[in-house]
Amino acid sequence: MKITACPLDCYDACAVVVDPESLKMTGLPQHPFTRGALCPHLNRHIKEARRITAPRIDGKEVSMEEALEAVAEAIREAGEDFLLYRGSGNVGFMQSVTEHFTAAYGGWTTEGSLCDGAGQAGIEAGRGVSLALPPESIEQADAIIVWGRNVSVTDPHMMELLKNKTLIVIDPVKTKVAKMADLYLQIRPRSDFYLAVLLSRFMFMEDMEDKRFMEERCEDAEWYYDFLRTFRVRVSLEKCDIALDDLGDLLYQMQNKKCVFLVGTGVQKYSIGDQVLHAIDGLAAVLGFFGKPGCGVSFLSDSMAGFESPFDVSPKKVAKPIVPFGRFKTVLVQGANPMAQMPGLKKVEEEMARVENLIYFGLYENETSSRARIVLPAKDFLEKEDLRLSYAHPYVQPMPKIKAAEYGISEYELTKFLFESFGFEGLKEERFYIRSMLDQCIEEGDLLKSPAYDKHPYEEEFDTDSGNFEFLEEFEDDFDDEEDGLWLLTPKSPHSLNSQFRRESHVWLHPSHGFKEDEKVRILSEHGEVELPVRVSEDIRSDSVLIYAGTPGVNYLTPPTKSLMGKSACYQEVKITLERV
Ligand SMILES: Nc1nc2c(c(=O)[nH]1)N[C@H]1C(S)=C(S)[C@@H](COP(=O)(O)OP(=O)(O)OC[C@H]3O[C@@H](n4cnc5c(=O)[nH]c(N)nc54)[C@H](O)[C@@H]3O)O[C@H]1N2
Ligand SMILES: Nc1nc2c(c(=O)[nH]1)N[C@H]1C(S)=C(S)[C@@H](COP(=O)(O)OP(=O)(O)OC[C@H]3O[C@@H](n4cnc5c(=O)[nH]c(N)nc54)[C@H](O)[C@@H]3O)O[C@H]1N2
Ligand code: SF4
Ligand SMILES: [Mo]
Repeated sequence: MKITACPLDCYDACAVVVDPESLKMTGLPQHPFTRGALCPHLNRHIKEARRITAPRIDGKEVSMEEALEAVAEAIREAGEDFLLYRGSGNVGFMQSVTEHFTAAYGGWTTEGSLCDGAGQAGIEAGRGVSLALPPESIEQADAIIVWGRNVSVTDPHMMELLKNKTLIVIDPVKTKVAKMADLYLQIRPRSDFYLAVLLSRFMFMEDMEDKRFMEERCEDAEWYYDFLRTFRVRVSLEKCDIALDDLGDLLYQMQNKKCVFLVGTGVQKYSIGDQVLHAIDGLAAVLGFFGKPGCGVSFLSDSMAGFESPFDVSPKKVAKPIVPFGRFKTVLVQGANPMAQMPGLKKVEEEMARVENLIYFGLYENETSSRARIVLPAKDFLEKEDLRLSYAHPYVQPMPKIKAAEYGISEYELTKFLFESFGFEGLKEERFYIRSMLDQCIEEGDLLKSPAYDKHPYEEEFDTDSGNFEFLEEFEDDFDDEEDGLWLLTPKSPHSLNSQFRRESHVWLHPSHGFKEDEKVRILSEHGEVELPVRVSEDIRSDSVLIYAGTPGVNYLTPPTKSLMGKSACYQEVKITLERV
């Protein structure tokens, strides 16, 4: 039996036992967080997915040698107009080795994120660095507030830690965990900032704030109450579409309890995403909930925190959600499907049409592979050496090669070929990079932990200039949230992993809109439109529609913009209308 880790972009980063003969995969029972179970993605979906088995140029199958020569030629003729666009199809560390080449060559890559960049920026503004809250700390909480995170779907192993605790859920969709909650607030989308501010203000009014923590560990804490008071209670309640009693219930449920906030990407798919996380962190700081067991805010943490990267990761960069593809002659897409997953898809298609050499390097066919001039099949996670980090727990896991590949190339092999083809020096053996990461880890028996691991993160100090927590001082928002139309929610699907595996193909609507099951509806925004058959659900608010992320066409509706901070996508900063087809 061999032990590896699931390569998929998921909070849980499961440890996996693989039988090298049958390739049957099971969860590793001794893993402290994932404790032996895998989800359907690894149990079933990954095995059903049809791999790309041969390289192609202009639609014609070619040998790997021919394809690699064509890739080198396309990069060479692009000069500086070469872009490497990486996604998160596999989140193994060795995926970034191609950036090492891009830096040596003098090309471009991306910065910012399609995912959690806005939230991370907000956390960094307050705490300096975004560290993971260890599961053993979450375990000790009395109450868990699940805030814009669909735990049972996207973070399934966390469900175990919710047991026997007060459970509060804040989500515009009545999710499975919302149905289990002691208190559920079905708030209006994009109103979480106001809820965090209201709650913080009421903590002061109810004398629930931690005066000592505010005085000793926070910068300029005396101003924060004044800042909170600039938001009028009635207006804020209306924004959130909740009653004063709901707020009272929430305070009552939290009173005298150690609380952990499990915050997901749902709250920050907006231009103001950084300020939402900063305000939620501010609430935790008012309560003194940092550096203590059973308390804290858990968001997608910076998994590279504490590590020194062995790669030169300093190529020139463009903002990921708004990449001007048309500026580049050659674009290498790796582990990504930008022609489905990027916001403002119409613009992306227009830009991509101007790219002379689109190279797709991946496992599966998708919207991007079908438009690529050169297609390179990749090796999958069992066929190459790697390691993975996690954005939700501190464990670092080696991912040894378990089986030989019949086709495809690894990210390291592609990089090695390119270094040789261009006559560049400076690429070390693959082992060197993997070792240099593993050697930086903390050993604990058979387990490896991130060097940034801290049982009680921020117990001593924050990573800000002052060493203290820094509160939000200003609120900036230019989106008109009163604008006519319905909110678009695009959470993650239980059946797909972004655009991999079984993708969804419906829009979910509240019955009040009068549509029938399977009736086709046209959904329009100022950025584009898509037609989908309807699913009717009471779990959605009547002012919102739900289309799962990964549904083909959903991103025609989303804006080609980036967040105010963090260069992150703003998928839900849009109002839509419905038309009968
Ligand atoms: N099955 C599955 N698991 C996945 C993925 C997948 O595609 N499929 N993708 C992985 C990736 S890449 C990521 S980044 C994570 C993300 O996983 P999560 O952080 O769970 O993110 P989402 O599912 O996008 O949204 C979470 C919740 O936010 C709610 N929400 C939407 N808008 C708002 C809002 O304005 N306020 C509040 N309070 N809630 C809101 C949604 O209804 C949803 O229930 O999941 C990972 N895990
Ligand atoms: N509307 C809307 N859109 C969204 C989101 C949303 O919430 N709403 N969520 C966004 C988020 S959080 C994320 S993270 C992005 C994800 O979007 P992407 O980063 O584009 O990821 P995937 O859709 O998973 O596509 C990954 C591709 O990677 C390839 N791949 C898998 N493993 C490997 C490998 O080992 N090597 C190589 N070379 N390729 C491999 C597969 O061929 C697969 O098709 O989507 C974003 N898009
Ligand atoms: S829960 Fe996440 S990490 Fe675990 S097997 Fe499923 S996709 Fe992979
Ligand atoms: Mo993501």
